[in-house]
Amino acid sequence: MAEISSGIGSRPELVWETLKSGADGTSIATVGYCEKFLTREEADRAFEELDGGTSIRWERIPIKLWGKQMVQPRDVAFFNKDGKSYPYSASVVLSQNWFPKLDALEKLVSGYVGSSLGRDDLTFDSILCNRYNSGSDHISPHADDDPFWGKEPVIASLSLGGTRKFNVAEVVGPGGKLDARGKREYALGHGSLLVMMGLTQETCKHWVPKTKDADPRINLTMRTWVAEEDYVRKKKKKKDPVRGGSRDAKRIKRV
Ligand SMILES: O=C(O)CCC(=O)C(=O)O
Repeated sequence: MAEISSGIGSRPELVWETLKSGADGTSIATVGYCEKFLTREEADRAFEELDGGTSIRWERIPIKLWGKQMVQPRDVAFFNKDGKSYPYSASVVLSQNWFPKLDALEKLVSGYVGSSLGRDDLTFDSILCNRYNSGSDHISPHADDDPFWGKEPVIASLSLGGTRKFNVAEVVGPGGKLDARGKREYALGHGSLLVMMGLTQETCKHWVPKTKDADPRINLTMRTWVAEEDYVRKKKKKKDPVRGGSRDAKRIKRV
């Protein structure tokens, strides 16, 4: 994407916020946010290319909810550099071919986030794209805590198109009860970047609620697939700290 400048230094700063602190006061669930990560021109061009081009095949995943067959209320497309498929909400999303525009955006985002974290080695090999065509398209509270994203994943989320609310709240009780008073709300606009890290996926849930009116929006969530031996080993032992029991026994349903 020649139009996107790789100049990380010229971009506004990524501002970090603690969602949850440990007993010693250190941040264990952290969110970073940059409202104007891409310039207006960069964001316009990226939106056009991802929305109108032929590189992405959008699909609506069929789901069964309360015994009824329906489709997820948004389009998705998944990309993994090694062609791995994503076992997703009781379905499987096949990886599509990684393409140059996606690669340019990934390099830009990983370079920027890596430099903020002092991690020059940060790269994302997987990108889940969501397209919300209208205000009724949404994603319900969930965590990106699949074992193959690792224990404390860095997940970077680039937004293009219509502004949507993005909420994140701590899970404070059984059945996934959320801390409504401590909920954080971000208005994710065209060209904004949000990053979740630390134990955010283990201790919190995030969602994009329905809204009355909204322009079409595309979101790219960039993640890193950890080595299989790591997550297979973790999968066997992992206990859900909040909800109790094994997390892998109950597949988290993303609607
Ligand atoms: O669209 C967004 O901002 C969030 C997407 C998301 O939560 C996900 O893909 O897991």
